[in-house]
Amino acid sequence: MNDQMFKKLWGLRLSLLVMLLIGLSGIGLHAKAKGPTHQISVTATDFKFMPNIWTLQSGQPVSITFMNHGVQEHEWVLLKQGAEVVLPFDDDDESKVYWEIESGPGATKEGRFVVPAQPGSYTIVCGKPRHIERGMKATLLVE
Ligand SMILES: [Cu+2]
Repeated sequence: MNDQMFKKLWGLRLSLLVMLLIGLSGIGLHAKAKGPTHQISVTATDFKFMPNIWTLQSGQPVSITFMNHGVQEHEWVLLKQGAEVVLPFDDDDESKVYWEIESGPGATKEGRFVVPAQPGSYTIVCGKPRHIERGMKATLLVE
């Protein structure tokens, strides 16, 4: 094997390793889906979520129906575990978001996510300006 071939092969190995590491970190960020899809429905009004607490199994795939019965736009934003809301909630808080869905006045949206892998209590908020302050906060308990 000449020098150039050796370098090419070595480069290929490195890029494979990098791809593997990127793949592994992706698994760490989002739980691996397990079990059948669970269906939940949420109704947002001006300014609360109904219901405002859910209990789901870790790693469970979820299909969510998000209905907005208000006259304003609303969001259902699931924060990462341990993420604290610092008011006002704005673009600086984007890195705290695990998953989100939003819906306009009178509209219904469907979405899918996988419940975080780590059991515990997670905060849900509406990220629209001043909506948390008016009561748009909820809880997801992961078992
Ligand atoms: Cu809202």
